[in-house]
Amino acid sequence: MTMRVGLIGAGNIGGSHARDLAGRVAGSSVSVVFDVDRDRASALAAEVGGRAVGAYQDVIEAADVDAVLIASPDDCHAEQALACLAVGKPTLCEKPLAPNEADARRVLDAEVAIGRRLIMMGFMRRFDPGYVELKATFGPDGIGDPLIIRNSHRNEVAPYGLDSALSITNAAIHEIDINRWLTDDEYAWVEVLTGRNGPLTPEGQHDPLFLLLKTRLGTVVDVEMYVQSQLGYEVTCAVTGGTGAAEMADGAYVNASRALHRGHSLPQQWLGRFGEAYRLQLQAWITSLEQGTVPPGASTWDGYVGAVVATAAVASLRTGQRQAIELPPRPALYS
Ligand code: ISE
Repeated sequence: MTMRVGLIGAGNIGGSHARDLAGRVAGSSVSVVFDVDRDRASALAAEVGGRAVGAYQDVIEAADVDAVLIASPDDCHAEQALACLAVGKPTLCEKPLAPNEADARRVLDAEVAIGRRLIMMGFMRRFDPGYVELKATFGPDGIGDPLIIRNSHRNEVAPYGLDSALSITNAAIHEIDINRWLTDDEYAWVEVLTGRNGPLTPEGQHDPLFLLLKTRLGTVVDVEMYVQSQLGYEVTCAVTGGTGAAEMADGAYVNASRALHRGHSLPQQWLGRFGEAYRLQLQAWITSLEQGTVPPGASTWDGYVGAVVATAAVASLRTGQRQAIELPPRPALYS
């Protein structure tokens, strides 16, 4: 049985997902594509063997779409996810669920009201072999409990223009999610520090940002988020555990020595680092749809918590004050 996926958004990540679903994931095809840029939708549809449509609702309602993949701009995700829930179609929604808590809450409430886990969030780092291996080092037979986790996330250039709030809601949201997942814990508070800016940072913006978070069990997490680093795409994560320490290796790169230099190149952006994580995530999603099991990745609850923490971090960026993280009780649907 082939899962026919309808795609909303044919940009960088939408195109990558479509090519994976059409060629590198077992059991899936791409049947329908929508993008606000009609030509871009038609070109991608022709490439992957689907058809282009003129509205995102046409994707969701199409009879030949079994499941929907939302890869549109961040502020469209909540509305489109609600439309998918309304027709009861399984959905993979790119991160973030919404750039603010209120919109994310509407999606959470709608899914809880339906009582079925239809949405999986595209927090692909949970499928990255590097993070998976890092998490496996935790525990009594490994490095013990995570005490301190230090992260850095650097883009070569700001992919959507430099806006410090976007650096949190669109980019650091990955660290907000992956450190919750690594620690199996919730955050108690978040604080955002700004300081000396990089040379490309426009007036009135802050880049890099430094996020400091503490979990309820007391793990200290920091994140250096630098979207105009110019150095390439680089993501690091180092953990001090109670009885050891572990550091995620820098992708599966080969160090080559030549011309008085030893090292490896960096990718320009995230597909070069996380391509395999994206493919593994899609395969896990498609397999769960075939088997009728609960989607294996991040849930709508995870997307909602990410939005709560990101909203608090943006408030800290604006006020300079540490922000407490208050969460409602986790609905039984996500236990
Ligand atoms: C982008 O939207 C992503 O999701 C990438 O993984 C992230 O590294 C980048 O900073 C974001 O802008």
